[in-house]
Amino acid sequence: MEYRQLSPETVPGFLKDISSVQQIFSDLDDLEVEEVGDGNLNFVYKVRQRKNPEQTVVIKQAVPFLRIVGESWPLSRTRMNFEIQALEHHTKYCPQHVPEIFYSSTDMSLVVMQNLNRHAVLRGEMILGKIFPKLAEHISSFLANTLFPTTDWCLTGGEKKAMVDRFINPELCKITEDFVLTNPYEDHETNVYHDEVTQADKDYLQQDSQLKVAVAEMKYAFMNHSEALLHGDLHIGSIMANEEETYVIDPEFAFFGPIGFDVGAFIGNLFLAYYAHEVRQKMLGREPFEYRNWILRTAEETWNQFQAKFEVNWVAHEQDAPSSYWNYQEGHIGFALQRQRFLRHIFEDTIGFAACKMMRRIYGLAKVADIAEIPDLKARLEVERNVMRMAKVMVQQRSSFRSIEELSALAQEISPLR
Ligand code: SR1
Ligand code: MG
Repeated sequence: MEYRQLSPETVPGFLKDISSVQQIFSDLDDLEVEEVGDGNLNFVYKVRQRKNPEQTVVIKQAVPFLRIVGESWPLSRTRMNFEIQALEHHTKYCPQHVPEIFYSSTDMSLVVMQNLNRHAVLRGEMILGKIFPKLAEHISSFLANTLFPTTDWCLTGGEKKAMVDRFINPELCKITEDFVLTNPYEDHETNVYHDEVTQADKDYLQQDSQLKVAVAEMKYAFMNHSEALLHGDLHIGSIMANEEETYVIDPEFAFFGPIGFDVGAFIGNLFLAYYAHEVRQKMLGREPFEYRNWILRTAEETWNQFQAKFEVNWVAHEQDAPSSYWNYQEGHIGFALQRQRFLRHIFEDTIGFAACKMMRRIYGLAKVADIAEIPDLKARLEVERNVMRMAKVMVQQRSSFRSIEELSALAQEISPLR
């Protein structure tokens, strides 16, 4: 099949010929299509049968450019091949948190999947101040269950290297290398500053040698530490949820990288929301304490549960296929020490990458609505300065935090819960 970019007008005709889709809709001549239009990279169409709107799917199609910039920024459609492969992996290891895939095509660079119409994008919901009681439980499971099976603790060397090869994703890694781990820390042409940002604000990030060395270390880790198959872009816009269920979407950035990058992406986005809600809760006419307290507890529970679940998976794997390496009298002590040290390493990376994911959202090209849509620029600037203060300490002192609770204590020191 030859690639063509779909439009709301051409979607129904395209779907008509797909047998797995024919089973979803009782009348393929009565479809209503809406382009959702909120992605940085791709086009997303919601398709419903007019007379029977519960018969519905979503189509996500990659176009040969970066949507947030436009056709002047070419980006190959192969990103969809990585998304399809990653969705298969996520479905295998954690189906309860992955949308059902009805059809995929690398020729057309698209997937047809479950329309999560009883769920909404987490970032939008959190901006509205909604609480998701099961979020930490669900995301910690997704992380532990998708990451552990692709580590060298689980796969043989040969299996792992073959998988690494299938997920060499240089174009999307380059986006992260540039937009998350380089450009915001220099006065780069792709950065975007609002009118209240002063030269001193920029220098705070862009002319601090200790900070720049620390960020460069994180970038080196991102580029070299092929620990596990990552989602690669696990911010709260890549999650759809309601109070009961949580789905992880959009894994086009998938590649083998450092585990802390995925964990840190999620936790860093929670801290961004924490700072935004010092202002946002007041905009909503509420006292900030309750919601911000929930955000911090969610960050803590996510790390603590992730750590425990990752370890459970590791122990279960060892019990299923015991290695002769630990087969000596004190072997269980050595094995426990190894788990402890590896998880300590992931914790430090989590803090460092969370910090980078926070800083990139302030001056970098791609903002987060939580902060960027605060209408009062002076209030927004105060939020941004708090984010920078915290992120700087995190990345520079990532090896000195003993627990996730120390991290949320730092968040509160910079901006008390109130
Ligand atoms: C400049 S590309 C913008 C961002 O959108 C994606 O969600 C990734 O986070 C990427 O960095
Ligand atoms: Mg995305």
